[in-house]
Formats: sequence, C-alpha cells, structure tokens
Amino acid sequence: MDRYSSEQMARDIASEVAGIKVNMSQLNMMVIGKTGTGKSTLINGMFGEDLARTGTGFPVTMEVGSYSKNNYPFIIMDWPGFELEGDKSINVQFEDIKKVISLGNKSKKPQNMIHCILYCVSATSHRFEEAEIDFVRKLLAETGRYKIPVILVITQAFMKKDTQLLKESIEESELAFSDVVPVLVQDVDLEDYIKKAYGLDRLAAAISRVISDDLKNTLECVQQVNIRMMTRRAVMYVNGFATKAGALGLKPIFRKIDIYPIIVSTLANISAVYDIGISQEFIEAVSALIEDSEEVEIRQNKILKVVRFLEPTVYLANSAYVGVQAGAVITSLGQVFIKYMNLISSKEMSAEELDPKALVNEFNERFATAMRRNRHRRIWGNERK
Ligand SMILES: Nc1nc2c(ncn2[C@@H]2O[C@H](COP(=O)(O)OP(=O)(O)OP(=O)(O)O)[C@@H](O)[C@H]2O)c(=O)[nH]1
Ligand SMILES: [Mg+2]
Repeated sequence: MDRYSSEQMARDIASEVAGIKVNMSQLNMMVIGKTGTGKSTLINGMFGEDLARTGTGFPVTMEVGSYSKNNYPFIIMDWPGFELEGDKSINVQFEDIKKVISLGNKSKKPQNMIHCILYCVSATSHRFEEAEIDFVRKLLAETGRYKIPVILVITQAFMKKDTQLLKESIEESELAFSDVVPVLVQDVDLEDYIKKAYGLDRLAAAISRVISDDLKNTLECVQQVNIRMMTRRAVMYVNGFATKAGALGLKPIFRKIDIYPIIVSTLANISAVYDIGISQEFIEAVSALIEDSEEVEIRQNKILKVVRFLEPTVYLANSAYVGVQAGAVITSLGQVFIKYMNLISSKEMSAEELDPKALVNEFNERFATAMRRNRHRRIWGNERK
C-alpha cells in the first residue's frame, strides 16, 4: 500500500496552517493606559508569550511596542505607559495615536485601520482622576469620528470592592466606552488566599462583539483565552474536513490512504486554533494507530467486498455509506482531539502528557458508537429492499 510519507505529511501540515492564515483579514489593535496598569501583562496573557516584535508601519514619535503573532495577520500596539502629572508623554502619545488612526483611515484600506482599542485602568486606583477623564474624553472624541470601539479594561481587579468603586466612578463620568470588562491576568497571592486569574475570556468575547465578522476569524485564532471561541472554530474545521472525507464515498473505491491527508489537516488545523504545537511525530503516530484500528479495518473490508457485487443503485447507496464512515472517522477524531486541546488550554494537563494511544483508544470508542448509529440507519434500510 502506498505510504503517506512523512515529508508529504510535513508539507501538508505546513500548507494547511499557512492556508488558515491566508483566509483571514488583518486585525489591528492598540492597548493604552497609565504606567504599570498591566498593559504588557494583558497582551501576553491574551495572545501568548510568543509575540514577535514588528514595526508599527506608521511615522510615530514615540517608541511603541508593536507585536504580531506567528505571522498571523494581526498587530497589537503596546503604547508606552504615561503619567498624568508633569508628564509630556501623554500629549505626545495623544498626537501619535491621532496620527495612526487618521492615517489608517485616510488610506481607505481596512488593513491599515485600527479596529479596536483597549484602554487599561487599574482597579487599585479606585477612581478616574480628572486629568485621566480629560485624556479619555479627547481619545473617545477622536475614536468616535472613525467609529473605532474602545473597551475599558479594569486591570489588576483582584479586589471586588475596588473594582466596583471604579466601575461606578466610570459610569458617573458617562464616557462612551463600548464595554467595561474587569480582568485579573495572573493569580494574586493575597496571603490568606490566592485570587485566581479571571476575565480574559470575557474580554475576548467583548472584543469579538465590537469588530466586524471577517476580523472575528483572526481574533478567534490569535486569542488563546476563550475556550468556547476556540472550540467553535475547531468544530467548524472538523465539520469541513468531515464533509471532505465524506465525499470520498463518492469514489468507486475509497482507500484508507485517501483519508490520511484529511486526518493530518484536521489535527493540524485544530492545534493551530489552540496554538498548541503538535509534532509531526504525534500526528504520524495517531494516523498509524488509526491505520491499525480494527474498527476501521473490518468495517471497510466488509463493505468493499459487498459493494463490488451490488446493483448500481445499491452500490451508490453503500458507497455513500463508506463516505459517511470516512466522515465519522474525522468527526470522532476531531471531537476527541478538541477535548484534549481544551484540557491543555485550561492547563488541566500538559501538551507533553498527550498520548497518541489514549487519543486513538477514545477515538475508537466514539467511532464505534457513531458507526452503530449509522449502520442501523443505512444498512438495514438497504437490505430490506
Ligand atoms: N498578579 C498580577 N500582577 C499583575 C497583573 N497585571 C499586571 N501585574 C503586575 O503589575 C506590574 C506592571 O505590569 P505591566 O504589564 O508591566 O504594566 P504596563 O502597563 O505594561 O507598564 P508600562 O509598560 O510601564 O506602562 C508588573 O509587575 C506585573 O507583573 C495581574 O493581572 N496579576
Ligand atoms: Mg508595558
């Protein structure tokens, strides 16, 4: 039997992952706020530590940290923190921000525009000072002209009372933020107890609500905090590949070799969504184990044998069944893999603990169940004719 070679598999994984990125629109974001509010911590927590420094692409006076992620069409600008008193930087920064926003807009190219701004204020500051309110008012007047959503992020929100006070003071000031989201990016040790990190998933959802649909795709891939968002995206890929696998049933003879590239693509796409590096060896091991899997073997031989002697109409029906089966391989495998990616994402297990055997065992169970359901529907229906 033709082996699906490692080199071919490596190429498929690479092009598959590159393909995901091609189909996304450029998403540009900014993070602004006073010194030490936790802007950099927020960016790392939300998008991962592996951000790469890039140029801003704009003529700005200030030294702005501009970051991208694994070559995704995504840029996040980490503006230097400012002080409110005796600090010129706040005004320079405002001019720079204005310039970036208006130049982007003038270019009329969505890929140059700023799509969302996160304004950080620390919960430990209890209230917005007048000077900060003034700055924010100016900022919101500017962003309002271009309809750029600004989300207020209450950072370092480990004390409920502080967070509530700040929220109230913000509401009183009637500033036109698109949303207000408290977050704690890293756990805080409060001596008596440890306050667990929270809120980043809500922030991701809040951003998703205010950006356009084509940008949601990019956000779903670059953020790594909202598991529901990642699952939804992964399931979408699995459904796509299951349909592709299902189409195999329309061929006169469907060989298992045909399904390997689809298995590879499915696993590669899911791990890209979660940004969890999965080695080629791992994918190969999974594919090889599936090759050995009796469930697939027996069912498939039986079907192919029967199929050859059948009437064309029945043949077609059965060939569709083989397709359903190939689709079920992908669906079951995808479901199991997503489950493990979720466990790794939520730190309930580590990527190193992921065992191809355990994964395939679970896959076999799910697959057998899926097949049992299908057999009743399809085979019995045909045999009674
Ligand atoms: N435990 C905990 N510490 C945080 C959190 N957010 C920020 N910090 C701490 O607060 C300090 C300032 O955080 P940074 O992320 O550097 O703040 P920044 O806004 O980027 O600061 P500048 O770049 O100087 O403006 C650091 O010591 C962080 O570790 C958080 O959610 N939890
Ligand atoms: Mg910083």
